[in-house]
Amino acid sequence: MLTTNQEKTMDTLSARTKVGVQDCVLLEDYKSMQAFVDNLQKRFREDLIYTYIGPVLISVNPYRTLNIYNDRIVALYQNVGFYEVPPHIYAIANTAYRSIVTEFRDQCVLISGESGAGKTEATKKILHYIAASCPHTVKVDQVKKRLLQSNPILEAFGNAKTTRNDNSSRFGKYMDIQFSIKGHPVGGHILNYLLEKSRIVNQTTGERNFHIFYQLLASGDRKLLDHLRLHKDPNSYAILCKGQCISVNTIDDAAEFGEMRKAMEICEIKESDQMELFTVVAAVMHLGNMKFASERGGSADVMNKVPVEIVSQLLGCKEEKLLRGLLNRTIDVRGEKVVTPLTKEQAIHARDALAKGIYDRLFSWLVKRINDSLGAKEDEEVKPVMGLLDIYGFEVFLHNSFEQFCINYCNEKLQQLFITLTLKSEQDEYINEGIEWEPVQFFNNKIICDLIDAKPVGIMAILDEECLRPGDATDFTFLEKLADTFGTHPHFVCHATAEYQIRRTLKQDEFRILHYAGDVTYKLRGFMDKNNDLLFRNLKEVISESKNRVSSDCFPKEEICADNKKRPVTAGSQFRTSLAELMDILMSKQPCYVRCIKPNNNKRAYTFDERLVRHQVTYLGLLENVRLRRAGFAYRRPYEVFFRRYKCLSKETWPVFHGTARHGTQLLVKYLPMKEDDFRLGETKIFIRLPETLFAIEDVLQESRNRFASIIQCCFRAYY
Ligand code: AD9
Ligand code: MG
Repeated sequence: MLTTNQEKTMDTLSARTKVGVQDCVLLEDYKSMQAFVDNLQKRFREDLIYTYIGPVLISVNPYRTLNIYNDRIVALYQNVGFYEVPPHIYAIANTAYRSIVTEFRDQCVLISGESGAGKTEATKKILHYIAASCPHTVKVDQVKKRLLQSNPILEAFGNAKTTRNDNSSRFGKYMDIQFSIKGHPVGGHILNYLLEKSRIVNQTTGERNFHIFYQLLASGDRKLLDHLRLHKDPNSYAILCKGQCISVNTIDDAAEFGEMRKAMEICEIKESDQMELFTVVAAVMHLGNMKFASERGGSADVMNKVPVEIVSQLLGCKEEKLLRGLLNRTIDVRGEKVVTPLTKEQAIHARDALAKGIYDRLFSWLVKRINDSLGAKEDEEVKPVMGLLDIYGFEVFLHNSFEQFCINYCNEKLQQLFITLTLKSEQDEYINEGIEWEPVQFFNNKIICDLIDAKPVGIMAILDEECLRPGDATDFTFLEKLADTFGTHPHFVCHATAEYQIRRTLKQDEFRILHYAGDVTYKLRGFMDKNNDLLFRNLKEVISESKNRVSSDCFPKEEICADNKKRPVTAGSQFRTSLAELMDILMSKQPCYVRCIKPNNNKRAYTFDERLVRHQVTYLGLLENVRLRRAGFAYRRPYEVFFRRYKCLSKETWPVFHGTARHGTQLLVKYLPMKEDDFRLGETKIFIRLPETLFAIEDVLQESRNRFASIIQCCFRAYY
């Protein structure tokens, strides 16, 4: 029930939503891209950044703070039906939350869109909504705080400034919020996916390493920095200035460091653990400063011993052993240890692999610690969960490598899930309601998913085969195999494939995948290496013996002993397995979708770049989504809602009617401007095929109200 104040706010919001249509399904010219984008633009100009396609929410990043995320607005969206209030991220959160409370059904909110489109912000708004709308008890408040505070910690370690987004998430995140039987949040769990660890050793111009490095140096905590043997100038550290970008005007590193430490306290990461954690972060910085020279025989030597000494002192490991590990490779040949010196390039590679390996594992360690603090307590009877997926969007750069390949593969899988679930839920609804329906045809990207992950002949499987093949396998032999296998595949192109017109646009060291969201050309270099993700065993061993608990936890002794026996799991395989698990998790839940759109590439407010938006609308498949909704019945409402609004249009149901809303609707439809084929009566809802029909009914309602108003006026005049 809305209070009077809420009704007033609703009136204002509703009046403003008269700009364009708030559900694109109601667009007259629903097949037209122009009409779709115009509608988003009209609404964007009026700060109406949210629009629906049926139950799917489109969110256009406003790039400025709007006054639409406060407790008053939260209150407005509580306990009301989805379509009774204007589109908002809170409506999505409320619908998911209500399903949890009333039906005990697991929910998931899938948030997609390209880098900078607003996915992470959307996740935070949902968390805020849940936190603000659940009751306050000491226990619940503690869980809510921890859920919210996990963000600054993970963002410090997993986000970075990129050219597209000053606070870009460089990892995928799936977070479950667990609810008690009363609908109170009682815990949570986070799964992290593929941190972009190559950023540790390299950043392109205009980009930074992960925020934590700059935060730590900007902390102003002299004692801490001395202890970690750090200067406060980031330019002193090779891995922090590869992108020639140290400070960012939208980021206050010192303040964020303070926030992050408070968050750590809330998430029960003790002061002593924090110190160990920062020590590892510092060690990674010092490690990056090691330089190597080529000795006379071609083997490598260290040019500057100081960083080696500092790293071993910080991590509490043997300096000699660390140095040996960086300059040599030790392998077991039939029980005997054979030591081979590394070349300068190989030593640099070993150093970088070590820095990336340590940081990557440190990040997973942190997620585990946060999970420990979020974990639902044993004595709670955990009921359903709400999952929030904030994962990297489709990426096309000038140079695309293994990372983009994985990220874009992930987006193919999510698109596949979207197709399966939207189609499935649409079909399910018609079946449950007993309505006949003609299915709609559209592009199914399964063929691209198979191209990438089919076994035994998908790109990933072939890459693994090459990586594990002893002998002369290189990036080029990998490409040859791809060309042999997929020479005629409609979504794969390289210089050796059949289609001359396309292949001549490619270089010898590239291949292209025609993704559902667009064509992406991948540079071959580094594919094998990144997939192998090799960190020499002797280096792992050194860190596993470290006195620093965080780093030794990250490299457990058991793993190193097992290394000898089993075939190493490649990075691609690991990612494929974890994605398959994620898809299973998502399939088991009732999904809601938030499709985020970036209005311009300059992070500017008030700027709507039509061409850019059109591109995103295309690859997010939004027009197809509208078409799908329209192919069936564009408008559907529970009988109660429909009948309440239109019952005054029939003398059989107005002014008094005592039957059910369903029965009332059956009587009412004879008086409405609809033909038999324009609508269907389902079990619980009325389905109307075209929006025009609904507009016609609305016109009749308006006329009737006008007539009623003039009669009242006449009566008044006559009376006075
Ligand atoms: V990435 O794939 O992690 O690089 P996201 O997560 O899609 O990306 P993010 O949520 O970080 O993008 O949004 C980018 C920036 O846009 C934020 O830092 C905000 O400055 C801005 N933004 C996004 N959504 C909103 C909003 N609803 N209101 C105001 C917003 N500003
Ligand atoms: Mg993000």
